[in-house]
Amino acid sequence: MSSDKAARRAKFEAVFDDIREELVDHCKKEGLPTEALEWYRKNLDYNVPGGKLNRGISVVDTAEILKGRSLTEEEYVKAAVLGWCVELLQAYFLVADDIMDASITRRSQPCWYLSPAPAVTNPSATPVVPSTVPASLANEPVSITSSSFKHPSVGMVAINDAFMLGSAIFHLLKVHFRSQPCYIDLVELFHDITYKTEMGQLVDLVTAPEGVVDLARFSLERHRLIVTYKTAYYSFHLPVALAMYMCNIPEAYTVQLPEGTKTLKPYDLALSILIPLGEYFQVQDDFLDFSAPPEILGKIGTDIVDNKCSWCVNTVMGLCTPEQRLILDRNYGRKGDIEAGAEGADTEKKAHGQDGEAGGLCEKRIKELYEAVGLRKVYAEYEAGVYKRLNELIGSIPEEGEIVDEKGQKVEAHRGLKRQVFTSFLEKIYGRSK
Ligand code: DMA
Ligand code: MG
Ligand code: MG
Ligand code: MG
Repeated sequence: MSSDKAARRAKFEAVFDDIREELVDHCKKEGLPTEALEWYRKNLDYNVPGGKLNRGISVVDTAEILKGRSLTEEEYVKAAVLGWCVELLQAYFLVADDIMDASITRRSQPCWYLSPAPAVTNPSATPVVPSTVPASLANEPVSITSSSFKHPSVGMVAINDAFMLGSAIFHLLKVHFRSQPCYIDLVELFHDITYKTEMGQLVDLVTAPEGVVDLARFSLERHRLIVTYKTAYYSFHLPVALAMYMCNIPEAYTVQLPEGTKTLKPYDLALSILIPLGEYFQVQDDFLDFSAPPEILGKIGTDIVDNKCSWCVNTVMGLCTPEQRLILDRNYGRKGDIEAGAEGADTEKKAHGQDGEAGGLCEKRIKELYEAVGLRKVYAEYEAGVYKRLNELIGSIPEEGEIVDEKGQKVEAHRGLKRQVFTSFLEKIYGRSK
């Protein structure tokens, strides 16, 4: 990481300390007992700040690019609060996503629902309530979760913890933006994008029902719908649109282009680039789920075992021979080793292996098939092609210097969308390995 990038990250991270205290303090003022306050603080610390922070920092970066100068201290804090709201939304989705996907690790630590519950009482007291980890997860890799089982786990309290991460966003917006003209736009944007993401998660989950493997329901078209809704809106459109609202970019304005007068809709224009950018990001996520070493990725992939409509399986379906298709049909979305007897407890035990590996023999066969059809090479070609296409798309945005208003004046820097908003985002994710 360059020292500039590290410094920007450190500055952004420093704002989280204030936000966390502000949120916990609010609960304190509501009269919550100490154990609830400690639990909430742990929830925030465990789930919000530990990721790559690309989404959150992009709000700050975009605001700076749109303004064309460094932000004042007050503007910086405002942009950073919005950035942390995006990270809170991400944490809210991930805590729930890991329960639904039966994932084991996230950001190189146990998923929140599997992690040891924060000590809220005398630690030496014998817990009256046993672990709330569901029985179906009791066979997860010992190396990662054994510590969780010695203590009660967070378990299904994680569901309410996710809700609280989501609701914290609206509390922060109220405290920091209520008096600003953009307040209602920010609130509506968070509501709309949250709803869209939930729609995406719904399609993701119903396309991958547990125990019903039917690859015929998969297609790259279905994949595009899923990833647009579950990932692109909240990861790409949201940070940029937040910064645009904060900078008071209007919904539409008329400009004089060399070819004549034109009404520009900057939010729509931004969306038309950020959705394909988000699609590319989720294709990376799908590919890394199969290909990246968990120690680097920070999470153990579950897509194959979970029967997910991933870019990988869709791509391989288009490349494989009828014989290979049979292997795919027989082994995809299955726990354990189908040839050694498909169903039953033994198979369940093998679901995530006994040795810290994510999957059993079925998953191993699928991965071998992916290698055999040359998926890594196909992905590299996809990535090179999509990078070129996205750069062309970005290049087609009229730059501020090319835009003059009705009176022939150059459009104010902050009114125009700058290409750098998108290139900065693209450079953050291009070629990523985690
Ligand atoms: C991510 O989908 C989408 C949301 C809304 C969290 P995913 O399950 O592929 O994410 P991950 O690979 O991080 O579990
Ligand atoms: Mg997941
Ligand atoms: Mg998921
Ligand atoms: Mg994934």
